[in-house]
Amino acid sequence: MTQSARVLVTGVTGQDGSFLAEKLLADHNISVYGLVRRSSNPNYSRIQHILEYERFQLVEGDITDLSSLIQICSDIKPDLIYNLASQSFVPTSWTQPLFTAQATGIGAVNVFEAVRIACPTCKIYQASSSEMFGLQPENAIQNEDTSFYPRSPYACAKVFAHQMAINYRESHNLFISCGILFNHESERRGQQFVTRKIARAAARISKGLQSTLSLGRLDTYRDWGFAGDYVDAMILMMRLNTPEDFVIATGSKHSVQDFVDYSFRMVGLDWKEFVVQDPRFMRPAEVPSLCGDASRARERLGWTPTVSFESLVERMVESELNSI
Ligand code: NAP
Ligand code: F7E
Repeated sequence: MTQSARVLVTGVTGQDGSFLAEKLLADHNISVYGLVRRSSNPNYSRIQHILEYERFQLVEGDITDLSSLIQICSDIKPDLIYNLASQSFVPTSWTQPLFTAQATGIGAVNVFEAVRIACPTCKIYQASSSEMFGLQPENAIQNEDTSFYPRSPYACAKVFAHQMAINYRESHNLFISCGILFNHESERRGQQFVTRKIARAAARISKGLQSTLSLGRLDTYRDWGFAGDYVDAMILMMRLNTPEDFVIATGSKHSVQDFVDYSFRMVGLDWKEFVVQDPRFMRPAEVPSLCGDASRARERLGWTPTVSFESLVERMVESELNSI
């Protein structure tokens, strides 16, 4: 990257965007522009600590509004865009499939179009997802060559964005790399996602602030890693001279029940006394099991995850205990 690089981060108010902006700002030669959409009440809680940085600036726009993206790209002329903005909660994608398609699918194409029109040499990182793999044979491991079988409107929108990224790369010669990231979590994870929901409930129940935890299926498996590690992989991908797609994962999977069990053990409780199954949290179609093979990232980026499943749970539960 050239000196004094300008980097635009969409989704900067989210979990990954906040870690990414923080890590990019640690490099004194980078100015970060964070895309935020207008809301009646700003939600800057995850980026509060970096708002005062001179090299950090918020720009108002919306991923579903191409004109706003063209304007921003024309004004800033970014060297690099990380496109992290999306409607990222899978259950919401069944109740708001069209909005999800707009934000998660078309939104990415809006970014590609804005770059093609206003700053065609800009590199783009596209946030693809392991949800694209969807239904896979039991005990299978997914890599960059695994076929997609999306199981939700969210996953379908991500597949569309992913294939369009490849299409823009091959037909317009844009530099777009897709990170196919498996589930990654942290104390900044949204409260609806299962890991944060469990960690928060275990802490609150142990302090007498909550009596039960309602969950959907406990028998689904995910390959859970730490968000900070996964954002490092995004940065490494963008340092390459040619665009390429990478699976980012830990290579080991655990069930929702494993996450519950370990979280409750951390606070000295038996989860069976507090967890109730609630049909409201069951999905119309489920992804039973995902587990990634990040060999390519290990070989070409030198990337490896640093936080184990146990350390991740400990970190999240401790954070919840501290925040009470
Ligand atoms: P997140 O916490 O839900 O953040 C999503 C971000 O997108 C928020 O900043 C949100 O802004 C923004 N956004 C949503 N709609 C927008 C719109 N119309 N215009 C502009 N911004 C909009 O998600 P995350 O966990 O950080 O994930 C980052 C990206 O990686 C997402 O694309 C997600 O789908 C993808 N991904 C995540 C995982 C994971 O395990 N975390 C795995 C694979 C892929 P507001 O704050 O205003 O809502
Ligand atoms: O669910 C089960 C649920 O919502 C994980 C997003 O970041 O990662 C995330 O998608 C599992 C599923 O994440 C509850 O059925 C049981 O099997 O935490 P989640 P997700 O759907 O895997 C991918 C890679 C993304 O790209 C997405 O953006 O947990 N589960 N009971 C529950 N899930 C929730 N949310 N709530 C429950 O009560």
